[in-house]
Amino acid sequence: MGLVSRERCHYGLRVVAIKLYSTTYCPYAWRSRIVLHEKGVEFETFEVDLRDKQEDFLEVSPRGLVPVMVHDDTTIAESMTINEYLEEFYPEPPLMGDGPIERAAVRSAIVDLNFNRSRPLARLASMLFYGREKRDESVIEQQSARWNRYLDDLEQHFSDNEWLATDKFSMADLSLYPTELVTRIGFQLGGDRERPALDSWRERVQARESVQATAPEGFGTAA
Ligand SMILES: N[C@@H](CCC(=O)N[C@@H](CS)C(=O)NCC(=O)O)C(=O)O
Repeated sequence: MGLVSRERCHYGLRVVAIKLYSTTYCPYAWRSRIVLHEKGVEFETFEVDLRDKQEDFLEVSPRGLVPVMVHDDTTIAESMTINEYLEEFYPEPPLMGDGPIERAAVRSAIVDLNFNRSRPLARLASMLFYGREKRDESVIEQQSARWNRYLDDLEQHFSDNEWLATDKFSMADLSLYPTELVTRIGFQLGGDRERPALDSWRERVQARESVQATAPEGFGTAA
């Protein structure tokens, strides 16, 4: 993957570098990789080891969270901010919908996912992945049930709608997809119930070149 992107500025074309500090299996970092691919922007990836964070990474991300993007002289944290920044910098193809009403719907779906629906996953990751909390089966059961309720809501939504927030693929879909997939494959959560409408949506998202090009091995790649 190349390192530069060419942008129009007052003096014609200038060359800027984009570097994404990313962890392959982090769903938030995956979202930003998809956006960069959708926009056709070249970028360099720095693979962060979350269990043994590199000094170079901690210099740009003092809180130690991925993703972080360095665009020329600008450092941006938080996937939603990175992705909206990319949308403003590279408007084509539009991923936030058309007009204020659609943009509000896209943002609402992402905020709901990030702040309401993903809470159970943060708790489960803390227990099952990082070992920061002692394993507690009743908490695992309770948080799994919460996540399954969200999947049931999604099943209902996708029974009547092709996409999550608008009538087109948007930032909302590319935000949900990595989280749902990493949870299903990584945490083995949510795959034990039949949800055909959700499956069809997943296939639609998976068919996108940007998604296939950025998928961690074994996570929905075409190969
Ligand atoms: N709100 C952040 C969440 C990012 C996040 O939780 N990243 C996790 C990996 S998926 C992380 O960097 N964890 C490192 C740690 O907790 O030490 C975003 O949307 O970018």
